[in-house]
Amino acid sequence: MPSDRPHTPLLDCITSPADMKPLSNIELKVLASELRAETISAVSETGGHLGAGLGVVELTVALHAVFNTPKDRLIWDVSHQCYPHKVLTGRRDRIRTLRKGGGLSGFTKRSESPYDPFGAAHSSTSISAGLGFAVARDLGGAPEHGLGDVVCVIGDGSISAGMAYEGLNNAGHLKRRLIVILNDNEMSIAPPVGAMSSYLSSLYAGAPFQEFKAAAKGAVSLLPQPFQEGARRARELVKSVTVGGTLFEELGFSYLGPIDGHDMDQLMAVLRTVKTRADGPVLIHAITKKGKGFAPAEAAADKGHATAKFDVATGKQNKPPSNAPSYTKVFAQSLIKEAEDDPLITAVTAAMPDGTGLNLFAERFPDRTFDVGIAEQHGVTFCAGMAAGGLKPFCAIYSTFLQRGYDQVVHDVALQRLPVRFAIDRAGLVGADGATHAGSFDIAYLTNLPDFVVMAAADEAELVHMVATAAAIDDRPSAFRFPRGEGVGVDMPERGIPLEIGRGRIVAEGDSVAILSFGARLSECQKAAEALATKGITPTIADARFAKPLDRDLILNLARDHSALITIEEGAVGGFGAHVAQLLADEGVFDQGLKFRSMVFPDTFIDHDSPAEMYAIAGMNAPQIEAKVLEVMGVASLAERRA
Ligand SMILES: Cc1ncc(C[n+]2csc(CCOP(=O)(O)OP(=O)(O)O)c2C)c(N)n1
Repeated sequence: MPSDRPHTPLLDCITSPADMKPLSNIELKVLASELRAETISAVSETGGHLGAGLGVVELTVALHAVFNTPKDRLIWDVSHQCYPHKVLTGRRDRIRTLRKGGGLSGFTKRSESPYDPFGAAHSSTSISAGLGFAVARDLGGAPEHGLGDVVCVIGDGSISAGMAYEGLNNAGHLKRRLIVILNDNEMSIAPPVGAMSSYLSSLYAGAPFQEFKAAAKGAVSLLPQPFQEGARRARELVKSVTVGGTLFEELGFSYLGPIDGHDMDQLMAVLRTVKTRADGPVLIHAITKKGKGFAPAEAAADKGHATAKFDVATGKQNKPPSNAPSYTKVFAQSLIKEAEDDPLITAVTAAMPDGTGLNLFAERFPDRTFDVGIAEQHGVTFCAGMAAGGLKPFCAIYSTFLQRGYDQVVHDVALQRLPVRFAIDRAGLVGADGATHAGSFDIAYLTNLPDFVVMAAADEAELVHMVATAAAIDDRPSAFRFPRGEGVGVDMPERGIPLEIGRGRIVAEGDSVAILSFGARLSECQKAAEALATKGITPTIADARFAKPLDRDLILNLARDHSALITIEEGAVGGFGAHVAQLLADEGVFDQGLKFRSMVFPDTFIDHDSPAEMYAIAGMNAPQIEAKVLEVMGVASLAERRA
C-alpha cells in the first residue's frame, strides 16, 4: 500500500461485518476513526460524495456491529452516504474505483453486493422498501441470505419528501417490526427547508446532548432487561422519559432520541436495545454532523456534499479549468435577464438550488425563488397553481428527478394546458452518477403529452434563446432540456430572442444524407461531417430545436431532397426519432423508399463512466455517427464486400 494511505491496522483485519462482532466499544471507536481516514483517502482519489458518508461513519460501524447483515437488511436512503458501508462489506479492495468505469457504483446496488439489499440514488424510498422487506419477512418470503431485521437510514433532507411520509404512515398502520434511523445533520445538499426541518430542530432545541436522558414515551416499552455492555447507558437514555407526543409517535412509531450519532456508546446501547426489544416500528433520531472529521468539508457551505478529487492535507479540489460556461449557469443568467423585464416570472427548485443554478436567481430575486425541498411532485403542482394564478413559473428540475413528478406533469399541468416552463438540466447521460441519474426518458415522456412544447438546446447560445422562448409561451406547457457540463464555446447572444415555435434550422447544406439532430449531439454530428468530408461525403446537418411540435416542412423537405435521413437525440427510444418516423410513415414517405435511421440510447441502463465513454457505449459519438452515415449509404458494406 502506498505510504500516503492512512494507517489502519484494525480496519485491515475486517473483511466482513462478522469480524466486528467481538470488538469492544473502545475498539469500535478506533475502527470508526480508521474508517473515516480511509473514506477521506479514497474519495480524495475518486471524487464523489464525501460529507454524507463522513457523517455516518460511527452509525455505519455501530449498525454492522449490532445487526447481522446481510440477513438483516440495511437500506441507505439516497445511498450517497454508503462509501464507509462499502468499505466494511467486502469492497475495500475496490473502494478506489468508486464511480469510475467498471468500478464500484457511488450508490448501493443490488447487483454489486448482498450487503446492498436495495438500490437507490433518488431519495426517500428507504422506508417504503424497508416496509416491503418487513412484510416479506413476516409472510414467509425467503430470499437468498434469509430475512431478519430491516433498518432504514434516512436523512433529514430526504424525510421531507412525500414518499417518506407515505412510508411512515403505512408502517405505523401495519405495526411490523421495522427500524428507521433518522440521520439528522441539519443539511440536505443545501440547508434544508420547510416546516419539517424546523420541527425536527424543535425536538432538540436548547438541550445539549448530555441532558438527553430521554427518549419518548413509546420507548418505555423498549426498556432493556439488564444486558451486557452499554446497558447502563441505555437505561439512562430511556429513563425519565420527557419528550412524548412526537409526530412520529402519532404515526405509530416508538420514538427514541435524539441521540448523538457520533457517540459510539450511545449508538451501541440504543441499537442493542432496539435489536433486543423492538416489537413494532421504531424511529431512532440521531444527530450527526455532515462532513464530520474532515475540516475542509465541515467548513464548506455544502459540508462537502460532493467533491472533485482533492488534496487530503489542504482539501483543495483538482477541478479541470473550464473553457466554456456551464449550461446550468447560462440557464440561470438567461432566466435572470428575462425576469428583470418580467415581474411575473418565478423559479422553483426541489432542493437543488446550486445544481440548477437557481442560487444565482435567488440572489437577485429572493422573493420569486422557491426551494420546495425534495418534493418534485409538489414542486410541479405548485408551479401549476402559480401558472393558473397568472404567474410565469419556471420549474427547474433535473431530467431524472422530474420522473418523480410525472403524474403531476400530466394531470396538473398538461391536462389543464397550464403554462409551466420546465427547465430540464442534466438531460442525457451524466457520467459518474450513473444510470440512476441519466436523463434518458424526458423526451419520450413529454412529447407524448398533447400541446406540450418540447425543445432541446444544441449549444449554450441556443439555450439562451430557449429560455426566452419559454418565457414567451404563455398558453401551454413548455420544456427545454440541456446537458450536464460545459457548453461548446460558441459566441453568446446578449439577449435571448424567442424562437418560432416548431421551426428547426439547417446548420450545413449537403446532399445524399441528412442528419437531423435534436439537442447537444449537434457538435458530434459536425465532427462526424468533418471526417466524412475527407471521404468526399457531405451530409446535410439540421438542428430540429423542437421535438414537439415537429418542424414538418423541414423534415419532409429533408426527406424529399436526400436518399437517407438519420435522427439523433440524447434520449431513450420513443422520443424525437419516433415522432419523426411517425410523421414520415403517416405522410407515406417510406413508400417512396427513404432510408431512415434513428440514433437513440440502447435499450439498456448504462453504468457509470465518463460521459464520453457512456456516449461511446450508447453509440453516439462522432465516429459512430460517421459509421452510421456510411452504413446507410452502403459504403461500409461495399468496403466490406471488397475486402
Ligand atoms: C428525488 C430526488 N431529488 C433530489 C435528489 C438530489 N439529492 C441527493 S442527496 C440530497 C440531499 C439529501 O439530504 P439528506 O437526506 O439530509 O442527506 P445528507 O446528504 O444530508 O446526509 C438531494 C436533494 C435525489 N437524490 N432524489
